[in-house]
Amino acid sequence: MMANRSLLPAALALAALLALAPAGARCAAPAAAAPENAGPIPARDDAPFAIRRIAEFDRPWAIAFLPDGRLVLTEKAGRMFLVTQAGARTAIDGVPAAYDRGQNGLLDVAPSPGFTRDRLLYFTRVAPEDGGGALILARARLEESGGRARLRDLETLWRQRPASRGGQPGGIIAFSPDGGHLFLTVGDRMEPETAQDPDAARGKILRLNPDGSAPPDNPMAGQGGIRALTWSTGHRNPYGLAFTPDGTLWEHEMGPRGGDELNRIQPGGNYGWPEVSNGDQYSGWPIPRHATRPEFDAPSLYWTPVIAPAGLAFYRGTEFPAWQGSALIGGLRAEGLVRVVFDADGIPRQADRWPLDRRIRDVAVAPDGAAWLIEDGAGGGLLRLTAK
Ligand SMILES: [Ca+2]
Repeated sequence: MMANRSLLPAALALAALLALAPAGARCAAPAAAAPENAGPIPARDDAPFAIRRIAEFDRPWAIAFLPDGRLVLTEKAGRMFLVTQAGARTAIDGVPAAYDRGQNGLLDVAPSPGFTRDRLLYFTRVAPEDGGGALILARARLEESGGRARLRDLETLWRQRPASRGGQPGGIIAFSPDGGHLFLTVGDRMEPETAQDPDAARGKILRLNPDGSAPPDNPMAGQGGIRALTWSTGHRNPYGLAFTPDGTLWEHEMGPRGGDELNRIQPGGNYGWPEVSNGDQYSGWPIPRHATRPEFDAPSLYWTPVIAPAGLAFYRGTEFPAWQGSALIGGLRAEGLVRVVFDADGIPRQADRWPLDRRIRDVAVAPDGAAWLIEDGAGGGLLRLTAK
């Protein structure tokens, strides 16, 4: 049983590799089909959903559904809530302090795959340290009694070294569909060169066992330090990470001036930042494009001009049958919701961009198939989208 359990993720990863790269495509010349630039595709005001504003929060950052249909919601300043679908909230006590500055603060939250049994919440924050903050992955048991809720048995599973004052922490959590591994995005903290340094806890996607230990089948297993946890390299500002039901891992990240990316994540992949980008520096200084350096994994889809993607959820449910298997992506800059579809070969294409006139910070799909969004900023709404 143990052997089967540890081999399954590796088998899934291998299957994903084989599915993506028939006939050695990864080693051949640049991919035949250039990725779509979805940036110029205009928003269309024909949304198939009605929006209900359920509640308001102070700079909400992330939402996640519990098996019972309630949400866990984080606010960047450091508060966490249980929220019913009617909008009734219960503050969760015992949340450790966050370094609330710029893009740093209390970040993502994800219930354990075995939540019904173990009541564990996994969450990320940038914690105050050395005059700045360090990204920390933690878990704790959610205890509820007498209408109150609190975190117990807090465990730090991973701590970024060193701390820094800069932004772009990443911090997005995704569990593999079998629940056997936890994936975590780590942004470049505005230190771009660190994304290519294999010993820097910056610009990476990490893969951990749920107890925070290093899986023995990671690409650089046995090399110690951050290498032993690294699944992929060369990421900039990743605020979206999610698995399709069949086990393909997708990530999106914000480019600089142009070049937001949707990436299919491969074990050991290097996604090129800051050596290549489909955008340029904010100063206008050009960055070589992905197509010039085929040794780096190119995005499957990109956006120039940018949408500033935040939040990623794969749709499964009955409320929007036409969305089955689509990726839903919030847009901070785009101030809307983006839907991406995948063809038979898994190649993504932007199908819809609907304007909402709100900076969208996160996306989640409820057990009943309604789509839920949070708005960025003070007084940010919790929105429920149902079919018109
Ligand atoms: Ca890239």
